[in-house]
Order: sequence, then structure tokens, then C-alpha cells
Amino acid sequence: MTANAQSIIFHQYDVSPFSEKVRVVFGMKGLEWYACDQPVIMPKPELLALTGAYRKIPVMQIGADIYCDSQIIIRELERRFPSPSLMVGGDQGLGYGVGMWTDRPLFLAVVAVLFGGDWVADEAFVKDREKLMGRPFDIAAMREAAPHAHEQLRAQFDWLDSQLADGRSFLMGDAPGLIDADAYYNIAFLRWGSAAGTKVLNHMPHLLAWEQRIKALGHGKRREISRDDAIAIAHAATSITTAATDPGEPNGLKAGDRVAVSADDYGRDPVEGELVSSSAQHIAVRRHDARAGDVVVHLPRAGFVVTRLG
Ligand SMILES: N[C@@H](CCC(=O)N[C@@H](CS)C(=O)NCC(=O)O)C(=O)O
Repeated sequence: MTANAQSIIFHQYDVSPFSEKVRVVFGMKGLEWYACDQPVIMPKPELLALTGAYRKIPVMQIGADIYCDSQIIIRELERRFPSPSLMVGGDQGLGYGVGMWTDRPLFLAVVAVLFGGDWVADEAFVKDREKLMGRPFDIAAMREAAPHAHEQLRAQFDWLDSQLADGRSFLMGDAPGLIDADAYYNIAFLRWGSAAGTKVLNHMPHLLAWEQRIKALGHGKRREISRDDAIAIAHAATSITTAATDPGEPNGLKAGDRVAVSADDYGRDPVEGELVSSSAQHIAVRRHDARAGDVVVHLPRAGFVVTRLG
């Protein structure tokens, strides 16, 4: 079986924690997808041909539509493949809000434990990530702060363990959903990078049992695709996104405006293009690339800065 313009092409690498969040969602929804492996550090010429400038992982591609950031990827998966829903009990909004905790303070606590602990990263990786974060890494300071980081991590994992203490199978009840994926990838990343860090979990029996339940959901049906083939699919496809101006835009952004969109935390490389559609939760911009042709790049609004160009 070969991929086509309707296939989910997932630009990722296996040890990427944010990719794991989406792979777990593939498992929850029983989806078929193509893994397009990208380098762990820059340069990533094929990824940038699709996104314009966004370098972070994961990125999802369906035909000539490119989705940057796990938040918008999951929103689009829920839109295209609504059943089973990730919104357990019909809760539509707060699941995404919880993601702003798991992807920022919780994830940073995991990173603090990893960097402050026994994980030895190679020099090229550290240099790349210093550039990504826009500041040098002070490993000695991180080691000194490690005891505090362990306490922070324990406090946050304890919220999850307490949530499960009434015997429920998943964080929001009997079925798995978005919040489970948001929480789980942090534990998977911790296990990958820090044996010492996982010790706090040993006192959290509900969380440990839940971890096994999430693991058992799997990753859906995975196939592989090359980076060149993914770009060829984008080039041959036409975006399905239609132009629409949102009357609720607080600053009057409208279809046709030239804009730059960048993350507000790290990896802020701006994606530039012509605004196609927007809402409180998404912005889609059209751009042309010599290799990928005309593509529409979709990004979230929460956590992103939109600037009108000239
Ligand atoms: N907010 C982003 C965060 C993505 C992120 O930080 N990804 C990491 C890998 S898991 C990354 O891109 N690191 C730099 C790189 O791979 O070049 C999301 O939810 O997708």
C-alpha cells in the first residue's frame, strides 16, 4: 500500500515526546498513518520545504495541508476522525486547556529532571537545543536544581495519581481521551531519559496501572514513507482549506492578509504566508515552495504570535 493525498503523513522521530502524544491518539482512534522520519537536529530541509520555517516535531501532512504543533494536529484528527472522540464525556474545551499545563510546566519539569540528572546528551544535540531555546544551557545549574525539579515533578504527577484513585480506568472516566495522551507522553519521555526520575512513580500505584493501560492502546497502524515521497505528495495535491474571514478576529485579520506566525515559547521561526482562514483556535496560511508547491500551513492560536506583514 502506498500513501496518497488522503493519507496521514506524520513527520516525527521515535524518541520525540510530542510525537508520542500524537501516536497515542492514533492508537486511541485506531488510525492508519505513515511515519516520515525527520532528523533530531537541524538541518531539516525537507521539513522546512513543507512548513516554510517551523522546525519542531511533530508536523502532520495530509496532501498539501500541513499541521504544525501537536495541539492543532490533534484538533484536526478529532475533526476528520470524530469517532471514538477524544473528548471524554463530551467535554469540548478544557482538554485543550489541560494541554497547556502538560506541554509547558509539566514537560519543563520532566526536562529539568532529565538535564539535571544522569542523561548525557552529545555536544551537537546540546548546541542545537541551545539555539532552539535561544539561550545557553547551564548544565551545572540544572544539576544543582535537580532535587527541586524532582519535587516539582512528584507534585504534578501526584495530581494524576489522585485523579485515578477512585478506581477509574482513565483520567476522565471509563474511556481514554486527550488528557490521557497529554499526560502519558511526559511519563514515556521520563522513562526514556531518566531512571532516577522515574523513582517518584513507584509511590503512585494508580498512575503505574494507568500507564500500562495507555501503553496497551498502541499506536494504530504504522507504515513508513520517505521524505522525498512526502514532498512529492504535497506537490501533486491541492489543499482542501477554503478561504474564510472570521468576523470575531480581535484585530481584524482577514483572508488575504500577509502574516507571520511564530511560537511564543521556543523554536520561534516565523511561518510567512497569505492568511486563508482563522478562528479562535487556528490560523491557516498559504505559501509556495519550490519543492513542495502550493501548501497551506495550519498553526494553533494559543501559544502563537501572529504579526501582520507590510
Ligand atoms: N508545542 C509543540 C512542541 C514540540 C516540541 O517541542 N518538539 C520537540 C521534539 S518532541 C522539538 O521539536 N525539538 C526540536 C527538534 O526536534 O528539532 C507541540 O506541541 O508540538
